[in-house]
Amino acid sequence: MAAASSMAATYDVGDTAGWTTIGDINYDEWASSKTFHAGDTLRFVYNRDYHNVLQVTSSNYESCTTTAPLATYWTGNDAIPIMRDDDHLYFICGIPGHCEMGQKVEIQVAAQAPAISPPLATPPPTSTPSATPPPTSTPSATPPPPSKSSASFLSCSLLVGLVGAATYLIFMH
Ligand SMILES: [Cu+2]
Repeated sequence: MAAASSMAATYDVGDTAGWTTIGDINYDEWASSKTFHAGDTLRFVYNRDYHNVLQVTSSNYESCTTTAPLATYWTGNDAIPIMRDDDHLYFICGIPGHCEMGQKVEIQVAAQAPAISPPLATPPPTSTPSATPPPTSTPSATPPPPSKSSASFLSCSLLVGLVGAATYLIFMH
């Protein structure tokens, strides 16, 4: 595991022992040996015939109360993403007696590191719709310059004027 420390990590709960009652594993000791950050993933690996994973409240963690889990996992290979910094997550096994035997773990998520910004952030609160209408491809609203037609109009009227003047001159004289 030579991955850069800034990258999101996946932690197998209990390491190679997994999520079990065998071996009297101290999961809090395991957890305290890690530094968890938002973006990391917890993975519970276990035999689903014998165990499951309940995410519970702090008090239900303390009392091993399995009746009101916040979330339940039972695939035997549960990847649970850590969503927030500076958080506490509590997991117990829901099989009767297992939590009391020590199959429980508290995950304390570290406060946000000041320098390293996690690559995957929380989704944007509201994707602000583009209020401003897209700039329409400016249609050729401006008519073609009327220079030609007005010029011919001018010359035409000038011709009429000249004819009129000529007529006037002819008739006056
Ligand atoms: Cu169990």
